[in-house]
Amino acid sequence: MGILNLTPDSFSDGGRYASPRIAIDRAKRLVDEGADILDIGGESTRPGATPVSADEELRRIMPVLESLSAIIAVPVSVDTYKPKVMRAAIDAGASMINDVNALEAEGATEAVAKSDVAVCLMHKCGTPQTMQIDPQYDDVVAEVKTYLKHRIEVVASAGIASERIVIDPGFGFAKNTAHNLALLKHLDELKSLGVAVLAGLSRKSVLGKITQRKVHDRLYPSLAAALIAVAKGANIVRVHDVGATRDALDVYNSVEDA
Ligand code: HH2
Repeated sequence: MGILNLTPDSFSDGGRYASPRIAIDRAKRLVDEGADILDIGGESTRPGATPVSADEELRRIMPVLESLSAIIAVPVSVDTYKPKVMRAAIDAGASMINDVNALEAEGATEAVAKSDVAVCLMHKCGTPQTMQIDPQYDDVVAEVKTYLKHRIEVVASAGIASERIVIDPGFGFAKNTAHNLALLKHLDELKSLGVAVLAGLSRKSVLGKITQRKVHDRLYPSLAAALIAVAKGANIVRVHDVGATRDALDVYNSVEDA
């Protein structure tokens, strides 16, 4: 899954793809480099980010989404937690809703259930403003798993079949370094929930903490994290550096298939 942030303030690529033309060129490049899914987002969810209105989010994503649906062969996912944005995105041809709020907003489950699109349910606690203030868990792996199991049950009972559901432990969302590492080490424990697993570690601060690298110098740690995630059962890795990740996964998959 290649990331395309249409935001002025995302932590690693904020402001780079602000014009629709530049964003569409970037999307084509991500597909050429081997992305199987594009994930476009109009609001940063990094720690400390300021929320934007649904209308502002729509203003950022809709011109790009409408163009991409016509010219891009791969499915387009929209990273949003707002039902109004979900409905418009689905009408404009999105194939997946990627919700860092796991469809908890009022009306979000219904917006997705009425359609046939896929959904990613991610774990986090609190809001981007508060989530990194001393996050606490007794057993982070068990607690994240219990939360995701519950969310799967809730959305399944609203009519969203398990083949449409993807889960994500939410690396960097209300987690310290030890929490992130435990979740990656035990990512395979989420497989028993019976749905696809997504991991998003690309350029995240946990990799900076381990390597002391700044955000734009985290390609190698991001590749290592993507490979570990796939080895632990991730079906989708959400990444900024698609070409390099594709190469790394080609080697991994060739060994698996040998
Ligand atoms: N991480 C970010 C945003 N959306 N969605 C899922 N499912 N999983 C993630 O780990 C995830 C996500 C944060 O990364 P990014 O989009 O690069 O930054 P920002 O939120 O600043 O736009």
